[in-house]
Amino acid sequence: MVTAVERTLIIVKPDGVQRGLISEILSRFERRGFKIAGMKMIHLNRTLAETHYAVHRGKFFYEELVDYITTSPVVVAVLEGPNAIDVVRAMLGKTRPNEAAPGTIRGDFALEGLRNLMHASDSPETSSSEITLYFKEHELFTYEREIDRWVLA
Ligand code: FUP
Repeated sequence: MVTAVERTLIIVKPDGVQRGLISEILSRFERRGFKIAGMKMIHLNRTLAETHYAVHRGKFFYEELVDYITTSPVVVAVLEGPNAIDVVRAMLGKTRPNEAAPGTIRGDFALEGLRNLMHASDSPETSSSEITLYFKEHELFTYEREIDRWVLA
């Protein structure tokens, strides 16, 4: 079956880094079959955080959100695979951790409010602008993996 191969941007947020969950989280995506096209650790400054969360500017949780995402380094990565945007969002679970189903990342490791461990792009438009925001072209890789013939049909 042929499905669209997409790229999506994920962030392991400060709580994921501080709680030692980077490898646990990334391994879920690898085991699912996603290819990592790029990955790095960065510490968001306020300007970058405000650009990332521009859509939420003015909302009651905006200041707290920007404060929180800039408190600690984060891991940003680009995942590639069929229907990556929707599949990765489903693996995160609902935004509010108390509503996230068991088996999802938030449903297994998060409990409350802003401490929801992850960000992932929610549409082709946001994935494209978010990938450009965090990665230069030479930081993203296109490569073959032997296992892909057993993951992609
Ligand atoms: P998500 O894409 O699931 O990370 O969720 P959003 O982009 O809608 O929200 C970004 C962050 O704002 C969430 F991680 C948590 C915070 N938020 C709240 O605190 N309250 C809300 O009602 C919505 C979002």
